[in-house]
Amino acid sequence: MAGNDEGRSGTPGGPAASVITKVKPKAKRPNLYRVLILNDDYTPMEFVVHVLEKFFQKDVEAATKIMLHVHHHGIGECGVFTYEIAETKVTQVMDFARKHQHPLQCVMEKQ
Ligand code: TYC
Repeated sequence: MAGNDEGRSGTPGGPAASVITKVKPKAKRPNLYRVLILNDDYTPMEFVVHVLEKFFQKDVEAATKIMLHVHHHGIGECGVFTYEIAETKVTQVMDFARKHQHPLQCVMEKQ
């Protein structure tokens, strides 16, 4: 926690000089971002499940649960990541959806 150095300097019997060094335990936790997918009327359910398996390491059961949540509520969380990872996931999903000509939307938001 705190490193503490004390020293005596100058001539013998002279004034004492003290140096106090505080070492802060810097446990800086990173900002986290939720990656979300949005519902639409055209993207096939199986495609959304595939996206969740491919880019978010969900098994078919978890992926189906998320997909159905989005289908019914309009939006849902795929995962929580640091900024760069979240940005990469969004880009991967958007590129993949576009490549397959589906309007699936994926966004990130600061948690
Ligand atoms: N609503 C779509 C359908 O009925 C399925 C769907 C689910 C689309 C989730 C997008 O993020 C989504 N085919």
